[in-house]
Amino acid sequence: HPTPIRRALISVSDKTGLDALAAALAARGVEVLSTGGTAAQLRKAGLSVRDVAEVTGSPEMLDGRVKTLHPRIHGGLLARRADPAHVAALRDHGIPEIDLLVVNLYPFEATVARGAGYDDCVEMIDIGGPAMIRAAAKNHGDVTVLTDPADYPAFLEEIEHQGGATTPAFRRAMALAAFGRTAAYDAAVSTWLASALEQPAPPTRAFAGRLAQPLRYGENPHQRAAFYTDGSDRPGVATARQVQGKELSYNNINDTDAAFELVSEFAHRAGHAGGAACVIVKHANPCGVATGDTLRDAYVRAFDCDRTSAYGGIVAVNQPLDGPAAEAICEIFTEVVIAPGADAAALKCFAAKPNLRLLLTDALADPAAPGLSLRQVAGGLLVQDRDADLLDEGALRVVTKRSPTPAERADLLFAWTVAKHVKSNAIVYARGGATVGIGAGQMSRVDSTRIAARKAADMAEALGLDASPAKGAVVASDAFFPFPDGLITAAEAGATAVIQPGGSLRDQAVIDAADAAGLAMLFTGRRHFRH
Ligand code: 93A
Repeated sequence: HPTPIRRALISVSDKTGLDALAAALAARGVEVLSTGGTAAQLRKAGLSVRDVAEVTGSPEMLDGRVKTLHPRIHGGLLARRADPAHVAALRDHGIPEIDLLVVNLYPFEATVARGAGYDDCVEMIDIGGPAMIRAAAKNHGDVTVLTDPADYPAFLEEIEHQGGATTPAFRRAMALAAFGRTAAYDAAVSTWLASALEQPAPPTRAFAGRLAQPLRYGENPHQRAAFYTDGSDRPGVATARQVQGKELSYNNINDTDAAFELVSEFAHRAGHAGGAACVIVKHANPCGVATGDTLRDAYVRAFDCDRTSAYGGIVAVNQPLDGPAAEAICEIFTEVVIAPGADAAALKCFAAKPNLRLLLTDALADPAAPGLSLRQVAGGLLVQDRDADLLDEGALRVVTKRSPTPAERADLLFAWTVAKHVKSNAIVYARGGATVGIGAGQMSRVDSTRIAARKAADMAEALGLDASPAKGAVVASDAFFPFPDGLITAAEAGATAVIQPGGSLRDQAVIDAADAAGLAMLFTGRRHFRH
C-alpha cells in the first residue's frame, strides 16, 4: 500500500539538494521538522519548518550530542500505522507520526580523511542520525528513509507518480541503502579507531561497502554477483567514470583493476617518471606490458608481446589517451580501456566502437598507498596489507661476477615491477622496456620459465623476427629460484641478466650457474608472491 507522506523530519549535514527537496515537500503540504542547522538553512530559503526541540519539548543539549534522541521522535518513526495499540500510544503521549526521514550523517569519513585530530574525529561520530536512520529503515513498512542526496530525484519522481505517497518497493530499496550506509559508517569508525590504537583494521569495511552496481552475473553465468565500493577515493575501476560502452561485468572489473594497478606503477617508479606505459591484461594477468616514447608506441609494443592473448583484453595506460593511441587500440577487439584521461580525438575514435567500455580516472593510483587485501576461505577471511612495497634500489645486491649493464639494469627494474603483478609462479622476460614473454600461475617455477621462453619464441614467429626476443632479454622471478634449473632454462633461452629475491638454501648453486652462463644477477631481498 502506498503510504502518504504528511510529515517529514530532515536533519542533514550535507545540505546538497536540501532546498529543492524541502520546497517540493512544502508544495505538497508536508510538515517539515528539522534540527538546528538544517532548520536555519530552510528558513533562510523562505520555507517554514518546526524545530525538533519544539516537538520533544527538550532543547538541543550537550553541544548538539542530544538533539533527536527522544521518544517523541523515535516513537513517531517506529510506530506501526496499522497497529491500533501503536496508534493509541502515539496519541496518549502526544507523539507525531513521521512518514519521511531525510538524514545524512556527520561527515566522519571526510574528517578522518583530512587528517583531523583524535578528539575532532570522536566528535564527528554521529549517534542520533544513525539511530533515526535505523528506526525508519526498520519501519519501512510505513516510513520512507533517504540517506543520500543522490536519491532525492528518484524520491520526488516517486511521490509525483504516487500522488504524494511511496510504494513498499521504493521504501524497501531505500531501507536497504540506509542499512548499508549505517554499516559503512560504523565500519569507518571502527577502522579509524583501530588505526588510532595501532591495531590491524578489522575486515568490516569490505562488507560494509556501498552497492555500486548489481552485476548480471559473477565469474560464471550461474553465479549471482554485485560490485560494492568501499568509499575510498583510490583512483581505479571503482571510482572511474565510464564514458561509453556496455555494462562492466564481474571479470571486466577484476581484470581492469589488475591492469590499472600495474600501469599506475609507471608514474611512481624511479626511471619511469613521465614515460608512457601500457598494460594489456587477460584473466587477471598481464599478457603484454611496455613503456614507450608515445602511448601509441607503448600500446603497440605491449600488444606485440602476445598478440593472440591481447585479443579481447583490458588495456590500461598511464597517461591521457590521444588520437594515435586510440586508433591503434581500436584496431582489434578490446573489452575495456582505462586511462587517466582522453583528448577529443581519442574520444571520437572510441565513439565509433560503442561497445568498448572506456573508463577515465583523472589520476593514477598510488602503488605505495596503504590498504588491505582480503581473500575469502571457507569459514573465514584472510586479511593482509596490500602489497604496497616499492623496489628499494639501494637494497639491490649484485651477486654475480658480472654487474648488469645500465640497459640491463633498467630492464631488470621494469621486469621486476611487472612480475609483482603476475600470478605466481611469475617469470617475466623483458627487453627495451617491454615484456617479451610472461609465464604466470604455474605450480613449478621452472614451468613458468619454460612457458615464458615459449611465449617469446611465439612472439618471434608472430612478428617474423629472426631470433627469439628472449635472446638478450632480462628475466625477473617473483620469488627465489629453488634450484638452478629455472635459471639455466632462462639462460638457454638467451636471457643475459636476472632479478630475483634470493634467499634460497641453494642460492650459491644458482649464483654459480649464473656465473657459468655469464649472467648478471641482482637480489632484491623482497618477494612478491601473488596468488
Ligand atoms: O550529535 S548527534 O549524534 N545527536 C543527535 O541527537 C542528532 N540528531 C541528528 N547528531 C545528531 N544528528 C545529526 O545532526 C544528523 O545526522 C545530521 O548529520 C546533523 C544535522 O544537524 P544540523 O541540522 O544542526 O545541521
